[in-house]
Amino acid sequence: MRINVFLSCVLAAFAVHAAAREPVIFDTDMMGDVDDVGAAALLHALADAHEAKILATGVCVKNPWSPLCLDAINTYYGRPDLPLGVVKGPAHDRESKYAQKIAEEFPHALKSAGDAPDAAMVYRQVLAAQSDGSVVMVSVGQLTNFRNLLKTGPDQYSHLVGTELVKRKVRLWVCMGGRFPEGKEANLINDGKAAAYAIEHWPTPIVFSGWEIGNEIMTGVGLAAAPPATPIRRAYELYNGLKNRQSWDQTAVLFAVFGLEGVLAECWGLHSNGCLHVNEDGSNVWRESPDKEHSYIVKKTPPDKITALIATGMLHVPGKQ
Ligand SMILES: [Ca+2]
Repeated sequence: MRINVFLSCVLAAFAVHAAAREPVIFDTDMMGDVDDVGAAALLHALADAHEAKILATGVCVKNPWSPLCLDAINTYYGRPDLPLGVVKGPAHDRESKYAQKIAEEFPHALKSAGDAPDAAMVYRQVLAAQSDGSVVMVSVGQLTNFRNLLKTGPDQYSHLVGTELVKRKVRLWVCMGGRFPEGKEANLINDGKAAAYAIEHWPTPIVFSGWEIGNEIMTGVGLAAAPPATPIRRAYELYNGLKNRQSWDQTAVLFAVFGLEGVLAECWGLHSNGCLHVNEDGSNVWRESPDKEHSYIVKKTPPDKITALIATGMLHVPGKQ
């Protein structure tokens, strides 16, 4: 009955949370690091706890096993038909310690990455069907798909160009990316041009969870308590032998669903004056002017309660409500 454990943990952490389920689009580079798997698990757990509604998922990297791995995770959580898109055209690529094994060991319908539609088009189709100003988009990888989405033209789903469709339908983009107030971070560095374009042209508020936020939130070792046959536990086994790993990507999921409610307000605040500038090499710097609708998360207290919440969510087993 792990859902009850997680649900009680969520209720304790967010006693005041009364909002409707947050509609979320989740874009990931599920490949080089394993926190993407933890973030996907947390998002599915929050969907099962009726806090989030997952509208679509997408992969922003070229590793052919990554979308199959994501499909296997979506399927494991009982959402085999969730829209799943893959980046088309040039994008980041590298090896993965777990994606192929997860794809081979756990059932899923997607046969190859080439069979998956363009993530930018999947996002267009899904966004067009949503209420205006409602969707929260979460990126935990490079910003290639988000750049591509902004550059789309009118089609059968909407007469609006990408930037206008996003402006109409999206409430917030939560981006795991950057270092604050300045530095270099992989999600922006590994496709610097896409990052610079997407952040410069995005027409809604953006909240950044920088490298320094998730870097001190260690999770993964708790998965030793999970049943062996879960793709989450297996991915961490393959990645680092079930040791702890930083939880960069999970922080973006948490903020997307809860903002600064409940326990998150105890631990985090927002720096909102100014804007993020990204150079074409992906390095980033926060500028105090001009003042755009950009914010980044700042730490207020040690994140022990957030760590516990993420660790519990990653243990969630589907179908045990
Ligand atoms: Ca990632």
